[in-house]
Amino acid sequence: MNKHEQLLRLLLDSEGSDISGEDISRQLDISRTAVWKHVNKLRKLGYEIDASPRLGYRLSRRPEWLQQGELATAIDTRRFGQELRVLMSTASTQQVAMELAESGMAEGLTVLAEEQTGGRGRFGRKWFSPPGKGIWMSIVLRPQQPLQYTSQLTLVTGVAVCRAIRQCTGVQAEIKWPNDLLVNGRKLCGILLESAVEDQRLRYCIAGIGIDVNLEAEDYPEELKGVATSLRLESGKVINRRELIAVILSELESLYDLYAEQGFTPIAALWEALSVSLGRRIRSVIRGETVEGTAMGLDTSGALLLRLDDGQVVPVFSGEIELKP
Ligand code: BT5
Repeated sequence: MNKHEQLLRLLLDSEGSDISGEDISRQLDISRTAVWKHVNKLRKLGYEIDASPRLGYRLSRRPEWLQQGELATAIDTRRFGQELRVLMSTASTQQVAMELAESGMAEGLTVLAEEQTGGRGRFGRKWFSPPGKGIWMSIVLRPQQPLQYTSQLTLVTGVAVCRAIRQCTGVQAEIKWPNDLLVNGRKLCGILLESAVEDQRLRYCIAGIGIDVNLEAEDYPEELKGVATSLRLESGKVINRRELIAVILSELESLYDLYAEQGFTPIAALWEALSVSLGRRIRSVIRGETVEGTAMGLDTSGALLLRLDDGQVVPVFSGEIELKP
């Protein structure tokens, strides 16, 4: 056992009561500063440890790791999540799902990780994915639709996750086009759709979903403080990740089937009802040129329609939008 495992053992043995820094330092034969360092390491792993200069340390909450068996029994779908991989730590669940899709795994295969060491966003950006407190998951899709409609799947996924969050936690998340879920202007969830294409045909897509579930304010790195939030912070409650995952998979499966049967129109209506972008002033960049206007709705491909100040309506197909106050 290394030192932080030994420290965890001590804290677990006296769970719920205090153990002084001096006792720990003596039993582990390390300095008080080293005790502090190991306490912080355990905190990063999701253990909640209260520290008081007078009483010492106390383990107040252990992370609840996702158990593959328990999760499987909670999932009530026909395809999505029926094949499941729950990993402790991986670079990116997108990568693992992609390799499994390449090896021929069927639609619906779902990969989850407690921690991602190289979680990714769009355009090479990073996705912060600390252990035990989030939902970092990727789902293999094998859609039959023409290639030009792929981006609609980002919106299908966003609607499914937004509805599941509202239903399960009561947090009134809203969708910012195309792929962010926000609460009070702060980002709670990001969606990343990656596709494998061959001869102008979609071979498969991986729908990546990252949700900040039980993160607390101090868990965020400096650059995300003030711009990101979690379900725990917004609801004031610790959220059961297992239940939420099960509801997301079932919402996604039904909306994906609806989309396959009836096309994008019903999805666009659901999306518009959950959107924070509509009717708002928006700034975006189209072909290198900054434009500003009012968001009007979605076109049939899923692009966001902007009415510019001269009355012209233009579609924004990809990239970023900025909501103006
Ligand atoms: C996204 O990208 O929002 C898509 C994120 C997808 C993450 C999932 S997790 C499971 C799967 N495996 C992966 O490796 N990825 C997917 P984008 O729109 O590019 O936003 C990235 C930006 O969001 C960053 O530049 C930060 O500003 C911010 N950000 C990073 N981590 C965050 C977090 N945990 N919570 C809120 N905002 C975050």
